[in-house]
Amino acid sequence: MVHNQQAAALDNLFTEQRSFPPPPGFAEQANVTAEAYQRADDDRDAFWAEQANRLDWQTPFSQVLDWSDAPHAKWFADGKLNASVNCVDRHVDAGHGDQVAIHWEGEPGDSRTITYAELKDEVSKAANAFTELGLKAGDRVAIYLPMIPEAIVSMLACARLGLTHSVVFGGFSSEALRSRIADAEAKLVITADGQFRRGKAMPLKRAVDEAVAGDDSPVENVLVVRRTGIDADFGDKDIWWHELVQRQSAEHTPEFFDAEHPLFILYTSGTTGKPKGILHTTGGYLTQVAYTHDAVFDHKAGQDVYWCTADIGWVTGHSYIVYGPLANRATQVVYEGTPNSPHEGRHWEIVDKYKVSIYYTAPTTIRTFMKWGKDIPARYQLDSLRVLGSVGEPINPEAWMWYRENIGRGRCPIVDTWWQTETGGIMISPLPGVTDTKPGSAMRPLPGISAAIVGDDGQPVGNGGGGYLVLDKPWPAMLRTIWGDDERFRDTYWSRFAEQGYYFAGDGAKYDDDGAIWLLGRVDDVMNVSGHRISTTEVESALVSHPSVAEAAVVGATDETTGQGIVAFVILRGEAAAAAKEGDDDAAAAHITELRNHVAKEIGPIAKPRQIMVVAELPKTRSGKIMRRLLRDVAEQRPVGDVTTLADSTVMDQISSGLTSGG
Ligand code: 6R9
Repeated sequence: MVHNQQAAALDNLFTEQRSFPPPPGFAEQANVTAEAYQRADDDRDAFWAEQANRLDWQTPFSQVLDWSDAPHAKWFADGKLNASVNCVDRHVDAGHGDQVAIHWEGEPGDSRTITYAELKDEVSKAANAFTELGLKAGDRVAIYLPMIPEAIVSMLACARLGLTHSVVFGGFSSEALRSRIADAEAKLVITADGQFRRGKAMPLKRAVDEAVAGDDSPVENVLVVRRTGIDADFGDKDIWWHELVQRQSAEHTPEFFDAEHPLFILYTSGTTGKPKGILHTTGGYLTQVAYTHDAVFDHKAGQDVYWCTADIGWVTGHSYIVYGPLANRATQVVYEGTPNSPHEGRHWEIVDKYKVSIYYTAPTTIRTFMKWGKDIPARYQLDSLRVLGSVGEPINPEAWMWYRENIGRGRCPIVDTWWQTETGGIMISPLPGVTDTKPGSAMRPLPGISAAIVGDDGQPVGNGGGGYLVLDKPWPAMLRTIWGDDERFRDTYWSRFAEQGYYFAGDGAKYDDDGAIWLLGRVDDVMNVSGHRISTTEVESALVSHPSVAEAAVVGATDETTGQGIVAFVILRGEAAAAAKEGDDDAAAAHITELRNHVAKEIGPIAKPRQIMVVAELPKTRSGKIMRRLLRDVAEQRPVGDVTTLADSTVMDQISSGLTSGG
């Protein structure tokens, strides 16, 4: 067992001492070396101009950054380019048309291989089709598709025409789709008849029918890809993709757009109910995602096989499946389904099949793999892997070590990448050939990026100190505004530290004694217990360092005496899970006491959870984030709030009905 008590005791954010240098040999061949930090600091504009020149510009830019209208940045403003040409045509023109762009793997086991030349044809046909539908540069298009090649083709065809896409995750409800369509006034929706999920064909177009119903819908057409063969009702607005797109010419002459031309809107949840439409533009965004994909993953065009497991409905899919990798001429795997369809080794089977060398996933997925057991990856070779990435939430040291040992086999650097929908691209991350990584730390801002940790007063804290993460200098892929609500843009991100002019990220963070950055979760998730600031992440990390805990979510619940009390929800594994299933109450109570004491031992008595509840599942969004708001409702014994953005909306019922609580 790796989970002996001693190793587990090390797995706490504040006692973490381990550090792993880049493997021998990796540093020598790395795309980026340590000098880049200094070079970028010495002349930021020159550094970013150099990165922008990774791209093909039809009209070169003369100015790098215009920050005179802060917080509205303009990057490379007088340059003109086409994002789709940069992701596709230029690779074909350079003689790489036969290189595989996408190894697509469908959930039921079907697959497609698409070369850059084929991708160019598909994108051109789709662009001709959208033009036939009357769409013009600046119009908005909603994309509501499963993880099929047409999703990527649609995004690139929009970019090619200067249409602004708004991808809506295929698991969102018709209501969520309707409000996003309305907010962006989308004229076209691209969808599929259905999608495969955990081995089953589920309808998808039906949700679109509901979302576009009524005379007030801005939607003029719905373009439908046939994926599952499931029945779809066709009305006046509806057109089959295979009928419209396939008959188009594969020739399309692109136009070029200003660097600040809107590329996409992506909705993300904020602290209030209404989602924010984060607006990204073309030149700066493409520059940063191409640069970071190259630097952080050490990507080598024509050699690596890259796989990012995100969904394109999430910003990670936009930046690190579509724009970054394709701008860098990656050969990548795109997988349609869930990691356990049809079996729990599916990801590792795919890694071996395509010889994946760079694998990028989320901590929640890693912890799921841990729950399934290390015997599963042990059955596969996994010897093609050379870089592993993590994104989406803080990764607890135990998951980091498990990933390193059981997937990377102790051989692959792990890059823990901190960024947001709003930042557009990776901001804080190790460089795999440079950084000595620490399990659970995103380490430091990338060359060209600047961040700080500040206190309530906006003053920087020193090493060993904690506070709010801010971005103190503009960056190329930064959001330009919230679509249709510039005031909210200013309020949400720029008012908290207006005096200093800092971007407020909404995350808590601390520097360790060496100046490495440890993200502590959203500041709204930082608890205050008797005047002590304790991160939900710290307590979760302590809980999952216990051998019997598979996953944990922690919330601060209002407490009369201490301000907030810590309430934990845990999924058990192994013997403890079996005992809980059998309903052995004495054993369960003893076990909960043990867990509370374990947290006290790991962090201190102040962090001891007031209550620990054993659950079978945790409420998660489709991008894998735990919805603590709902757990707080349970902890504070309120009716549970809006569950429409959960991946599985029945989870809260299961939690409320099946609680084994103690403490
Ligand atoms: C890319 C993405 C952004 C929020 C962010 C933070 C959390 C993301 C993280 C991380 C710690 C990391 N987050 N990556 N926290 N370490 N490596 O996830 O975008 O969905 O907008 O979420 O996710 O809290 O503020 P998005």
